[in-house]
Amino acid sequence: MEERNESRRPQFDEVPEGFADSAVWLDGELIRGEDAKVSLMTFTLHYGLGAFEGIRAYEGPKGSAIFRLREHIERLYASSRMVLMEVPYDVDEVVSACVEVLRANELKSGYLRPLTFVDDGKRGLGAANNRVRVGIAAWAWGAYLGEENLVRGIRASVSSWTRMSARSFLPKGKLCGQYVNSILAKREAQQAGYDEAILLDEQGFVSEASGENVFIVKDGRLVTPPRSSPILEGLTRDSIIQLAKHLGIPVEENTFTRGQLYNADEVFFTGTAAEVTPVREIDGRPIGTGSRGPTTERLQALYFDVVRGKEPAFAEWLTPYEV
Ligand code: PPE
Repeated sequence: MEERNESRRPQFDEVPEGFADSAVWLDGELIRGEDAKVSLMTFTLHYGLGAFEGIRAYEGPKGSAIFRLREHIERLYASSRMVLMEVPYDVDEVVSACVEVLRANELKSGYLRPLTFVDDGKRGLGAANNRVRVGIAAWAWGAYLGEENLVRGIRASVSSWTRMSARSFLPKGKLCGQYVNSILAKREAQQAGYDEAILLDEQGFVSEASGENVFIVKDGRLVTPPRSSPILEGLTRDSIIQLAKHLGIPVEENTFTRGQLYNADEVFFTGTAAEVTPVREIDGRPIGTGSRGPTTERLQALYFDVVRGKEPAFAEWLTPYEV
């Protein structure tokens, strides 16, 4: 994790400076952030029907590249389709637009936030044909759960909120309104002095954190909830599964309980924003030695090498670009 230049990454909760002057892509055009105005009666603003993505670009020794860009955009389309929103652009157009936005903002690394949303038009829940719009913003963003916590690990708590059920919602979609569930859990955890919340599903199994997937390490094996659990199928989760296999670490996609979480040798979170963040304590119980474990450290180091283009075996995950 040398030469990461993390000290230059702004804190995650800072409002990016100069956003009004930044370039954003809205419905096919690059415009200034300030000019990207939407109606107060935007359907998505009222009802939460919309989808978004979080994508990171990293700068490495060979230049800048976006991590798993196309797959993120494909997930944006899948999320949108699940709620009958038809995005009026090709995947390729939105993929190119993401590159354009980073270039226009001269960002050698950063976070991209594409959003599909339903415009003002007909009013009421039954409005089914309002225009679907697409916006893409980008800004420099630091470690989601704190730079120092990438090494030290965070403190998490098991939430009193249950992860939304697949009977009522679409946990596989990265849908705007569904994040109320995550925000309730996150705020509860923060109010109690923790960094992050872990949600159980309706059956009492561990599902995921408010904005990350969860892994445990026990006796040298990695375990993460299966795709059939009410989790977002994180691209970082998938990357870590593949990287673990590459390192010869056995991986099991299986349900596990709160007790297994407490008794794990190591716990870590994965997400575009959170990257690979160790969890050092859950509900006042130290996990393993109470600091970043060796398996977490190995996977984290490989992940940071991969996203920075230092690992040729995974070069197909990168979309290089020049600023
Ligand atoms: N689960 C949830 C609920 C989730 O929001 C994310 C990403 C993940 C898992 C991990 O998915 P992936 O990024 O594909 O590995 N959360 C995004 C938004 C965070 C935010 O605060 O906004 C992210 O990491 O960008």
